[in-house]
Amino acid sequence: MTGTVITVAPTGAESKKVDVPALPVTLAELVATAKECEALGASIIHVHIRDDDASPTLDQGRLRDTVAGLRESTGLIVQLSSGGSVHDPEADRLAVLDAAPEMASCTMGTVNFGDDVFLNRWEFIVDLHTRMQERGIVPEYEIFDLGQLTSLQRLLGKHGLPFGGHVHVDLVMGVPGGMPGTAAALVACEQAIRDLPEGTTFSATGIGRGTLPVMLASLATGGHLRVGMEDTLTYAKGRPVESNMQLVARAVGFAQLAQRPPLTAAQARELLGVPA
Ligand code: KMH
Ligand code: ZN
Repeated sequence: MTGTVITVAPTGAESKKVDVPALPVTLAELVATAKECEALGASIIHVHIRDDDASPTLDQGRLRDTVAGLRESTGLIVQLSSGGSVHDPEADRLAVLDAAPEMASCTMGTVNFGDDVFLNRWEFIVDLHTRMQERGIVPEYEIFDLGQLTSLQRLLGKHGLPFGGHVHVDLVMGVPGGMPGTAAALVACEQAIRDLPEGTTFSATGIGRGTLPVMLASLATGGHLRVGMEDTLTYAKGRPVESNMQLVARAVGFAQLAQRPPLTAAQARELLGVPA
């Protein structure tokens, strides 16, 4: 398949609604964003949810309502974040899988995260991977640094392929403490991905100023794209992002220019082994 899977990550756990009013934090805002992004060409939504105060939460009832709401209103592949915020305990992060998403993220190692630490112990990673295998949830392996691709190779060697048999990774580049958001770093990752099972696909996102170089390098090397206000709050110098749709529309334009137009959600499901 020569097209591009475009994932929208509309909310994240780091930005505050008071600082970024366009951030979708209620279920209604999230569903409206999801519908518009799907119409533009997104095929996956990477979801972090908020509570009534717009603070990050992994509340089980809200997670279930979110999966149901997005499934009812869109055809997007719903991918819940098991990363949560840097403050979430492991038990709550594992319990995200109880909300039965079609996909969930699985970060492949511990990384400094600005002034914080995003902790991902090996035993925790194995637990997430194994539970997703058992429950028929397709993982997206989040890679914040090059060595985490080697950890993924080790995970798959010791504990087997994910549910569906297809391996998909997402390069999250430019986090302060992780790999830089540069074309050179992306190419290094793309080379390392060749050591993973044949057919492994990757998407990439560059945080902040890494947004454009990472997007262009990913398209140039056969990768897919993740965009959204989880990662990018500045559209261009001096221009704050107005909406997630603005970022998806730009990604769609670049993908079309690269002659790798956006894949529909149905096509993305086929590519990634996510049941319809
Ligand atoms: N919020 C970050 C600490 C994921 O969604 O799996 C973790 C994160 C990764 O965003
Ligand atoms: Zn996330």
